[in-house]
Amino acid sequence: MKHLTLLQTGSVIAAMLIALPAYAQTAGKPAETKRANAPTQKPAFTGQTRAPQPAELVDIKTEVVADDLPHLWAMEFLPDGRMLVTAKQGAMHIVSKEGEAGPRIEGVPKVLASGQGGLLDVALAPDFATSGLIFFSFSEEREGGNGTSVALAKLVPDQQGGGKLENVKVIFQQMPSYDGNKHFGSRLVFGPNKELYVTVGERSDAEPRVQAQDLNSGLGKVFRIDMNGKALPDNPFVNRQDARPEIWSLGHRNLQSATLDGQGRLWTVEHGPRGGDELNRPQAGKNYGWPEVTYGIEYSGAKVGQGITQRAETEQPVYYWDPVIAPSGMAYYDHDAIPEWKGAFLIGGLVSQGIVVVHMDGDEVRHEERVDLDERIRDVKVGPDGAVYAVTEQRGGGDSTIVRLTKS
Ligand SMILES: [Ca+2]
Repeated sequence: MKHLTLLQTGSVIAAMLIALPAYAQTAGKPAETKRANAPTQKPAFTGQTRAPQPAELVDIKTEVVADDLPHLWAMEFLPDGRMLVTAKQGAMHIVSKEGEAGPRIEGVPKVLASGQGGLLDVALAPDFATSGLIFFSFSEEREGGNGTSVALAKLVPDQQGGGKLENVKVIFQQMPSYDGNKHFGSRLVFGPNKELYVTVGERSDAEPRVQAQDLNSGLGKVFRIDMNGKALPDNPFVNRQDARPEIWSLGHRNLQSATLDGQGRLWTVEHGPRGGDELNRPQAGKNYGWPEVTYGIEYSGAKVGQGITQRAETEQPVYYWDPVIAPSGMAYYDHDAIPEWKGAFLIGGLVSQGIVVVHMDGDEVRHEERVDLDERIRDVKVGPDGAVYAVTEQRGGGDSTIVRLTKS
């Protein structure tokens, strides 16, 4: 990381300046101290934003465990402790426990690597140990534009640390296609009964984004499908003629963070506009508001729509951030290695440049803690050792690293 490099070159003063956290790490006070973009907006309930930090902040040690990696988007631990990673330009690699990336895995389909698009998330099938099946999401070039798609393949590793994908099959396409390069999402999360949640975006521009409210459109939704890409029979809109049956929840902006909690329930964090990132627990058939009801403002400074933050038929976020953290990657911490974090959500921050630790009390946020990593964080996972692993990225697409966080 930057400050480690500077320390090695002996520039101690510069290192101290850069190592200063971007926020005030004072126990009991909110981590965020900057002015909100929408200061007149008020939370719907106490504790919905700027929750205080815990009384005792965990002293975290970091080390780079893999570097010189291509621009990564996602990582997943394999059962043998190696890491399967996706690179945004359209490659997959297996990273050894020693941090060495193997050769490119053969057979990865062509992806549209443009703007925010590329090879995105990867998830192991629940029966991966015996089937070798993986699922991955990517931006797919199509007639009339592009969109997020999900593919299934068998990963066949070789003896040289690489391998190949066999029987690659696209099982799901977010429709309609749209000719743009923003807000593709996405994350893939398996529920406890092999149901696959797929999160996407609403393609950002004024014309497509309103479709987040349209049940006939796949933009701005969370989907719930089976391993063949089909809607599950108990999905909320399966019996409606005017709705896509794969939809689980609607009214989302751009979802790049998702995980299950300890009860097997889906939680997500979505990118808001300027201010308005939000933590939700998406439930069947519910409407999360975008773009009609939201915190934050347009990048231009204008109101979003009517500037409404509450409406009876839309769900309030469990928690929101203004200014934004720019969330990407999320994990639920359920290990004893860092006991203070047990039961917390760990969220990667691209703009906040670190890990946002959200401590829960039931389904409400009690504390928000931040770990400054001085790098844009694209993905977060908990390792088999209970350490936290963060994937860094550079704006514009330079090399990525994987950083391990442990308790000092
Ligand atoms: Ca919302």
